[in-house]
Amino acid sequence: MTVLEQPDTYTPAPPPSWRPRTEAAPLLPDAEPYRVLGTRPAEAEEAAGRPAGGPSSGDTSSRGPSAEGRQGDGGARPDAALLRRLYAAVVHGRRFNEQATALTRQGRLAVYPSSRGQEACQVAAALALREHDWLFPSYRDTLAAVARGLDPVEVLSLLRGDWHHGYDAHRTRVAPLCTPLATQLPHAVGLAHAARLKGDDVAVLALVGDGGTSEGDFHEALNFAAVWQAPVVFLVQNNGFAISVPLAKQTAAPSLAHKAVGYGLPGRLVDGNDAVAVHEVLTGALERARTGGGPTLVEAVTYRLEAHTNADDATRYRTDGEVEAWRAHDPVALLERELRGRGLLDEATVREAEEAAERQAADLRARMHQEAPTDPMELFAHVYAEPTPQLREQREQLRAELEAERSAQDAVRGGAAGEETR
Ligand SMILES: Cc1ncc(C[n+]2csc(CCOP(=O)(O)OP(=O)(O)O)c2C)c(N)n1
Ligand SMILES: [Mg+2]
Repeated sequence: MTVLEQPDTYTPAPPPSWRPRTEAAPLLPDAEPYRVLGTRPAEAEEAAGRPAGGPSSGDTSSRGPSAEGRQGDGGARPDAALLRRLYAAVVHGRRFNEQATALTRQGRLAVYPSSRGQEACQVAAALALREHDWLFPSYRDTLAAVARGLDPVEVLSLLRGDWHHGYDAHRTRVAPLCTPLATQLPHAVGLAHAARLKGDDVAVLALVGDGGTSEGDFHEALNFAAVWQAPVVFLVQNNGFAISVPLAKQTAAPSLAHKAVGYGLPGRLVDGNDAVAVHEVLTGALERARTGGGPTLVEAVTYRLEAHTNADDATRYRTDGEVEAWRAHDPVALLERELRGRGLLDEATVREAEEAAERQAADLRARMHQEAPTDPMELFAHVYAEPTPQLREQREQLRAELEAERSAQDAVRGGAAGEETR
């Protein structure tokens, strides 16, 4: 007899009192990412000489209504001054990414994960925060930290190979750039929950990648945040890849925003290359968090235009065609087109933004070419309260090597001085 033929097969049924506690529909993300840029009627787009749509959606009809939909709800539409700030910041961000990548080739940075293509997310995240709010970035979010006003050299400390992450997290309200995936999320929730208990007027924005959503820490953070209604917003930058792993191999969920529903918090989907839309959605979600409305999960659909880092070769796992399609939906060009279309940007303003970005890049280059004041002996500091015998042995070995090197250099210098006096 097979199992199927058993007469008294157990059929699971919900207990009589069970009922869903939360209505799922309001938590569900819209089918299409929320967009603002390029969502004016097609005739207006054509009159302005613009191609319509991004790589994921050639259908512009679905984008218009979405702009009026609920996804930007609560977030104020940026005014002209904010639009210009967003523009100047993405132009600077693009140049910053290029400069940081160049510094890896010059041996001044150990590694750099470029956020080229993700400038809209990075900049909108920084500009959506109020002074007292906190940002919890990952290793790819250097630009968000810089756009928040941190010193770029300090932000790049870790990527330079320093043991210290470079800036004062308490003063700047930016947590260290986090390399272990998603481990920043429980920290972000903890800080948000503590702030709420203390009655502090603080909202927290935690950034994570699409790959990071597969981590246990992502689950724990969202569950805790939802149960305790912590004032935190999770922004997933879905850039298509976790190193070489494409999203399709990362998850079978309809979208990453859908994951929110299982925890009982709203999931929102936004075009991550649309700086205005990201800013609007994040501003609304942060305000909701600040005023006791609880956490939100926002998925920004974007694309990593460069390789994972300068040490990766992306041509091994994706096609040029795919990259080109996304280049046509470039966040910097998209914002520039929109602002020009609205008459908010003229040649002089564009030149001004580019010149400011160039000056900032030159300053970064000059400061990063100065030797970092590092002492190799610091390798052994702050590892254990009581160094292990192996570490002590290695420390003595390094000390002896450094001393030998110094003596050799002194001898060369002494010899050269002797030559000169002869
Ligand atoms: C806990 C942990 N596991 C593995 C890694 C190695 N790792 C570094 S980056 C990365 C991919 C992350 O992809 P995603 O979260 O999409 O972020 P992205 O790099 O695309 O910004 C992996 C697996 C890590 N840093 N931490
Ligand atoms: Mg990714």
